Amino acid sequence: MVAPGTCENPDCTVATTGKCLLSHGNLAECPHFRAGDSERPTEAAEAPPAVSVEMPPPPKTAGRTFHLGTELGVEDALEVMSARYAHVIGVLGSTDAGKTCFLSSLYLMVSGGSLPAPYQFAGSLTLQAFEDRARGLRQWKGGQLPSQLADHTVLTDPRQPSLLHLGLREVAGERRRIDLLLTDLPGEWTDNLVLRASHAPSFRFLQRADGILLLVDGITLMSDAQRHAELQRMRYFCERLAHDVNISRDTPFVIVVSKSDEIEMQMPPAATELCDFVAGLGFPATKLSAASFSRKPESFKSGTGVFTAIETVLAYRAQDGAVPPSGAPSGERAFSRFRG
Ligand SMILES: Nc1nc2c(ncn2[C@@H]2O[C@H](COP(=O)(O)OP(=O)(O)OP(=O)(O)O)[C@@H](O)[C@H]2O)c(=O)[nH]1
Ligand SMILES: [Mg+2]
Repeated sequence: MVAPGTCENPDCTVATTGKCLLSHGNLAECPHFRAGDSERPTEAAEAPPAVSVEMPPPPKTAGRTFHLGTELGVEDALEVMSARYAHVIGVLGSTDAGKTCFLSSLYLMVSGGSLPAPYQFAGSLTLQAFEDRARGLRQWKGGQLPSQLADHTVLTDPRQPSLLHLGLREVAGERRRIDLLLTDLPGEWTDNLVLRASHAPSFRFLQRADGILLLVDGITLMSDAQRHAELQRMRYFCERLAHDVNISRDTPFVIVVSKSDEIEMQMPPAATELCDFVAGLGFPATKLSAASFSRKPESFKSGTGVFTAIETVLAYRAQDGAVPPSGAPSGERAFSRFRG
């Protein structure tokens, strides 16, 4: 018979044999006997109550952050800006205006060593993102350019802008290092802001912009059927940027007439009207003709006007005194106006 209990005495086998070591016939009379399993203090019960120990969070690494090479989000961009001054340039315009082609052309020019003196390529944190955009263009082998040069831009997070990074170095003169953070937004962002002021918060990061490149399709601006509507849309858009997004009035605007290879590099009167309108809103405004990828390379070189647009912003910022000469982060301007 097995006793319905256990003994505190480790030498007693009552639990298995039913026989008390002290020969108590009635087990209840033995002071060491505990009826039932639960009566005997078990090891677990004797152990101090388990204390849930909260592990300290892993220490924040003081080391370097390695970027994946794809587009930078706002937080990544802030990190770049905390290291040194970066020029934030908003590349804006309607769907199909040529924004992505402009950026691809800039990248191919920069990475291919065809920048005008004294600039040289000094790396990119978003190489993969540029390569993804330029893939189709690299595969193109002379002859006629394909009708579609880039895919329609789709953001990883449709509510967050993403930025592309390019590092430049001046190899003469002031020998500055220049970091560019450029947006590649889908045209829908422009459409949405034209339709509703409630979309203004998405553009708030541009309050920290060093310049806006507003791309307008030269073919559309020369078309009798389309130019009035596009001009009106761009006026609304710039009004929203001024009054709803509240872009600082010291931010230079460059009206970039894209696809100018198709309009013989003429400056459409509608582009001049738009430029005057933007100046009337209080922004420093200028205009230029660009051909990111020329369909008439014998007459107009691919890349015409692309780097000039960037240089226009850089030159404005340098004379404006907004950029610290050392290229060091500029505190207030670098951060507070970016997060929105
Ligand atoms: N001839 C000529 N066509 C161009 C040029 N740049 C762009 N295009 C044409 O315009 C199309 C649209 O260009 P994208 O750069 O994709 O336009 P986007 O503004 O980025 O458009 P979304 O991403 O849809 O907002 C291209 O597929 C080309 O066919 C240029 O410099 N010259
Ligand atoms: Mg695009």
